Amino acid sequence: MKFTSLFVAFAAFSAAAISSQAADKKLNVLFIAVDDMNNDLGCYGHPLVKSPNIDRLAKEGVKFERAYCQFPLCSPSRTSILTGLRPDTNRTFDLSYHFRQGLPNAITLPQLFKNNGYYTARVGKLYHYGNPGQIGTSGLDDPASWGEFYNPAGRDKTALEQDVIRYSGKPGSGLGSAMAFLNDKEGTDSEHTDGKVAAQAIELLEKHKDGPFFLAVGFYRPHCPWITPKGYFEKYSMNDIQLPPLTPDQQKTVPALALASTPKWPYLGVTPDQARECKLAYYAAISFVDAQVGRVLDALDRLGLKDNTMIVFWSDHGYHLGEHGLWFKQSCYEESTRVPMIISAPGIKGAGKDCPRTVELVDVYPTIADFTGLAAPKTLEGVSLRPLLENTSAEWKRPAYSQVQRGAIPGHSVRNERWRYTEWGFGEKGAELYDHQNDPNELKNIVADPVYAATVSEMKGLLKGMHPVPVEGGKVDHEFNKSLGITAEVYGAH
Ligand SMILES: [Ca+2]
Repeated sequence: MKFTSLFVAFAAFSAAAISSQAADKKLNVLFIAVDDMNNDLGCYGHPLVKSPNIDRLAKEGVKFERAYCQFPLCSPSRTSILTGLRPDTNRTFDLSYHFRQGLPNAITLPQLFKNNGYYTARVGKLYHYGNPGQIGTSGLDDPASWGEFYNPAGRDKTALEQDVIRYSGKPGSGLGSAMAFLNDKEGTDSEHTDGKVAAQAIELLEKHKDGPFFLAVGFYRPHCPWITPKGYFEKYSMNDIQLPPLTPDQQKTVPALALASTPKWPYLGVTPDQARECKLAYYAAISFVDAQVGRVLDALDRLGLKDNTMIVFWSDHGYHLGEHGLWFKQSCYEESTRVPMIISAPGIKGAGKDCPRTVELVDVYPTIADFTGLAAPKTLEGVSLRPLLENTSAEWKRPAYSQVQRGAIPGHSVRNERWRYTEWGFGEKGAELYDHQNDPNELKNIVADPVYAATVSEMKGLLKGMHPVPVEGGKVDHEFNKSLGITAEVYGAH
């Protein structure tokens, strides 16, 4: 055999060996959660917000343009994605009920990996945590989900929480840290909680690089209070920050419950200029979290793990910054129910593309199980997004469902690529229909216009697919929570 052919044969053998080695290696999962982050990101087309690291991830994975949470509030949304079950099934409608009370044998997404021999860990906020009150504790965690957990706390919590500028956090206002922010010009990234979350995640990646691992990294910002280390407020100018116009006439055309998520309307009772400052602070907090996400992604690259790791980036819900006069979450509108969601996995054909199909956070569990080859529980209520990760414009008939509670009255909302339809109290307390083709800001409720009667009927049919039946949220049993090692009586105001 000549040297060249020997070399070719050797090269072929090496390639086969490497490929077989890669095939033998189980796929790792890096699961990155952010709290209260809406779609105001560079990669989602926002003209001001600087998010270069999340934008970079979007170029390597599939960016879902129409991804929706199941319930725009921390604990219900997080319980839904982590159990793979809708709120009506897991009965988590508030911030204190623990889903194990009603579903003691549920196998959560991380637990599936733990049960299958993966190193499984949580760093920071994955299940509900009162934020910022419970930073440094385990919050309303599910201990059965993790092999290990870490609860970092930085100077935003330990030194500065009492110093934040509070527009509405006066004693008795009931709004706590809702409109509070601070540009911590003395603090560095690594001293703040989310900097510590990133550092801990990087340490675990280094330690467990031989895998397989399911590493859940939960950042606390941009949830209020918007305390960020030096350099992030400076990325924005108040001259650029505007509020969407208030449209008082529009309020008359929607059910009162549609706007009840902002009890002091508009903007939780602050002035428009104060609301603009809060908006700038929120954007600063997004840029801060983005930088921490970047540190974790850099570590994954540096350790050579990218070719064998699936990355899922998601927020628990969106966030209003003045649209309809609303602030916060807990509405059925687009800004509250829509979430940024990016999924990357080795070899997917959709890498770098945008997917316009309506998908749900509840789809994440079956998707990750599908890619890692683990047998998921048959009871999951979402479906694998693999067809869309391979072909982002594949046919897709599933709409996205979201729900909220107004006391005992539910709001149920269904979204397909063109329309959003919402019913309050099963329609008895009003309904809404918006045409996203002509009204992307959901300013014109056309539910009563006879021209759209057929569309209303069609959307009612889709909503039935959610099986919206009267289901009470689970009754909180604090003794049960204590039995899980959860000792805090107060689980957070929002
Ligand atoms: Ca949240």
